[in-house]
Parts: sequence; structure tokens; C-alpha cells
Amino acid sequence: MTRLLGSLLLMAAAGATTLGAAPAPAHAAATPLDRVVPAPASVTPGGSPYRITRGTRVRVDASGSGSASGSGEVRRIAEYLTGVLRPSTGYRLPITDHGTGGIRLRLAEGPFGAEGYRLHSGSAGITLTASAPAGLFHGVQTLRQLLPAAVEKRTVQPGPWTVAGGTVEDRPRYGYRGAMLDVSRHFFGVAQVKRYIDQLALYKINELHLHLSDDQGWRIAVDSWPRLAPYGGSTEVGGGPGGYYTKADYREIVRYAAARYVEVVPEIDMPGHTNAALASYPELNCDGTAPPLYTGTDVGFSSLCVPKQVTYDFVDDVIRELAALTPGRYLHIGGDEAHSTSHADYVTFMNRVQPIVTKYGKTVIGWHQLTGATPVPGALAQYWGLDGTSAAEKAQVAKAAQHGTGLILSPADRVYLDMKYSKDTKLGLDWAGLVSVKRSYDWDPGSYLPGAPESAVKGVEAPLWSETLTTSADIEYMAFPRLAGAAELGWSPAATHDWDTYKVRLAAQGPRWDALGIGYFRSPEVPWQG
Ligand code: TNX
Repeated sequence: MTRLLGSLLLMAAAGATTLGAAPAPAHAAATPLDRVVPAPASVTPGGSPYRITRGTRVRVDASGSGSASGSGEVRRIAEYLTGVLRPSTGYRLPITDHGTGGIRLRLAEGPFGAEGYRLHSGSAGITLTASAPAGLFHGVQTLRQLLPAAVEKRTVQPGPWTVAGGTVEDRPRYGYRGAMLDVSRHFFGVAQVKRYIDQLALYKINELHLHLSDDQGWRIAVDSWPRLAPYGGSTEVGGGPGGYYTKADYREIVRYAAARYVEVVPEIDMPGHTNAALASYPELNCDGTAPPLYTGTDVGFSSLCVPKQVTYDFVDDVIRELAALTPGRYLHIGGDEAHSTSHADYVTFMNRVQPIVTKYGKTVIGWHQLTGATPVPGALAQYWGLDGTSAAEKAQVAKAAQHGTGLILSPADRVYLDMKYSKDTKLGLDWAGLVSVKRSYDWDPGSYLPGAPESAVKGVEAPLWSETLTTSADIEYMAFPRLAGAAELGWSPAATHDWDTYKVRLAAQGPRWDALGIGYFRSPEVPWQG
């Protein structure tokens, strides 16, 4: 209600500029309070704006309901915020627990849930309130978007740094808002993964699924099977040098992600997509012979040897070591495209491996083919079908969902970020069709899969497969702008879903991506400014 009224007021106030056709004048009014991606749950504009100046302080509440550790987190979030604001504003922005006004971050009881927040802006200051640090962190992302795009630059900019007056009250539709990066087909180093994590955090994405193994490369060190990474990770698609994460590297990724309220979901894809492991250890093959390393892009030709006991010793060791590196709840065991495994063997394998994951304290995620075996209680199935997927396959997934298997939705013809935007897109694949920005955004996760109860849907994830991608620039070109749409589908209430208003909010992200050095696809569907 507030939200609808707010939008109407904003539209009336902003008039034609809502269409975003004209470049913003130098002294443009502050960004309208609802020009945020993902769309907040509720926006109530009004009152005087707040201007960040040389004298602004960032206040953290030492008292209130914040526990000692909570207040440490609040200070860390304040440091993150000032880390964004200082280079472009040139202001000192001291962090303090005294005084009044300024930008205040506080933990308090309220209707915020684990990740929601309230942002209030008025002439006296800005107050961000949440009942948990994650909510404050997400509120900081909203605040960034309410400031001029130049705030994202790393050199001093003229400002002024004005935030429109009013209140944003916000909390996510889904707890699982994910992005997947395939580091197997091409390897991406720690710095590249961190760069992507920073980009995910901007849009309140809270899960980073790392596809750590596939036919072309094994990317995580495993002490008990020491050849996996140095040998199995020694190449990639096209024959490049590949690479892998040492355990220290991996812990650093997990730490960096956690500091941005992103949980890392590691995937070891099994029983197919395992050529890199099979090449590293002959005993994992049914015929005892290791195949050569593989640098092509075919799928479905490899399988772990389901009848051999050593297979399960291997899986137990790998999962034990990976679980020990993983503070997060989930461990993804793949299970897709096992075309070289018989159905009976597939069921045997998946049903034997899932309890290994739960034994080490993790929740199973599998690609939706897992529903052809017997998902363990609590398991999540990641649906990657498309409009053309057979009714029988969709029904199998829906039936599992009716029986309690949670769903993560990654429909390939909507949120596979590696699909080409149009026939002219140089990077990417097109097996699921061309996926324009509008097509990627314009669907509803809650009612997407026929027969699956809305309550089974735990969230949305946008996978990025890397057969054709070798650099961060490649990742960003395919991810932006579609990643922002997937983030909105995961965060925003269904009632806010509207392409015509979304595309205007999306257009406002363009200058931010320019400021951040993100080279995005300037889709003709979006009214980019300038
Ligand atoms: C299908 S999606 C795959 C991957 C490919 C991808 C390319 C899925 C679970 N499997 O092996 O990389 O298509 O788009």
C-alpha cells in the first residue's frame, strides 16, 4: 500500500524524468527513493533530503539490542560503508559511537527478519535499522544506490552527496538469492572471484555457488587425493594452464564472501562431469585406466565407477575435506547430465552419496536430476530446465517439491547468464535460446514450475558457465545487466514486479557500472541515459 502510494507520488513528482530520456543536469535532484535494484518492499518518500558533507559522521550503536559481537559487526559494516564513500567524497567520515545526526547504523528489534532493514532519510541524518547485521549490510547497498553514481568512483568527485528524504522498509522474498560461477571450464583466480563477490553484494545476492569440478578441471586442493588439483586442475577449455585454489585460497574466498554476507556453496559435480578426477586417479575408472585430460566442451561422457567401493572412499574424503572448509550450510553434489551412467547406477550413486553430505553436517543441493533418485529430507533441487523441458521431467521435479524437496530456480532460458543476449552476442552459448534482458527478468519464481507449491521455492540462482569466458570482463559482460534482474526476482515482492518500471531503475545502474569499471551489455531494451 505504502509502496503503491509512494510510487504514485514519485511519478507525480518526477514527471517526465521518470522516463530517463534526458541526461541528468549537474544539479539534478537526489535519486528518487525507489530507484533501487532490487526494488525495495516498501518506499515512502517525503520530508527533507539529507546531504553528506565534510562534517558527516558515521555513528554505530554500541548499546541497544546489539550484542558485543553484533556491535563489532556493525562497526565493520560502517567501515565497509566509509570504504565506499571516502574515495569519491574525499571526506574523512569518522566512525563514532557518540553524538547525533549523520549516518547511523543500529541494531534493534523490529519487523526486519534476518536480512531486512529500514532506511530513514531526513534533514538531520540517515538512520539504518535492522535486527541483524546482514540487514544493515543490505541497507548500505540501498544507500549506495540513493547517492549519485559518481560515489562509486575511486577518485574525489564534486558531489553534492544528497539522499532524498523518506523511508525505505525492506526485506527479501527469498532467503536463497544465488549466483554460480563455473571456475572449472575456465579457471578464475581469487582476485577475480572477489571482484564478482563485490558485484553480487551490490544487489543483495547472498549465495555464491562455485562449480569447483568438471571434466575440464578440478579446482580445489584435496589433501587425501593430492593429484586432483595439481594434475586434474592443470588445464581448462582450449588447453590453457587452468589452476586451482589451495585451501588457504579457498578460505580467503569464504572469508571475503562472509564479510559481504555471501555464503559460499561449493559444488563437486558427480557422478558425471568427472573427467578431471578420472584422469588423476586410474582406480576411479571401472576399467582401471585413466583417460587423458580434457579441454573440449562436450558434456555427458564421463562417470565415476558406481560399483567400486573406492569411489565412495574418494567421495567421502573429498566431501569431508570440503565440508571442513565450509562454514556455510550447503554442499552441492551436482548430478546433472550423467549420460554415461545408467539410470540404476545413477540412483544407487546419488542415494549413497547424499548421506555422506549429511554425515558431515551439510545440506545437500543437487541439480534437479537428483529428483530422479531419492532426495534426502532437507535436500534442495536446483531446477535448470526451460520452457521446452518435457512435462514428465517438470512433473518429476514438482512431485519432489510436493514431498518436501526445496527448489532453487535457475531456468536456463531465463537466468543462465552464459546464454547469448541476441544472435550478435560474441560470447556465450545458445542451447537454451537467446535470453534478452527482458526475458531474463519477466517471470515469477513463485508460480514458475507447474505443480510445485510456492512454499517449496527457496530462491533463485543465476548460473554462469564459462566454456566461452576467460576474463573478468567476459564475466561482467554476460552477467550485467541480467544478474541484477535475477537478484530482483530473488529479493523483491512479487507485487513490485513490472518490466516497465524495472527498466527505468535498471537504466540508472548503467552509470554506476561505468563508475565501477563494469563493462555491461547495453541492451536496446533498456532506456540507458547518455
Ligand atoms: C548445461 S546446467 C550444464 C553445464 C554446461 C551448461 C552450459 C547444467 C547443470 N549442466 O555442464 O556448462 O549447460 O550452458
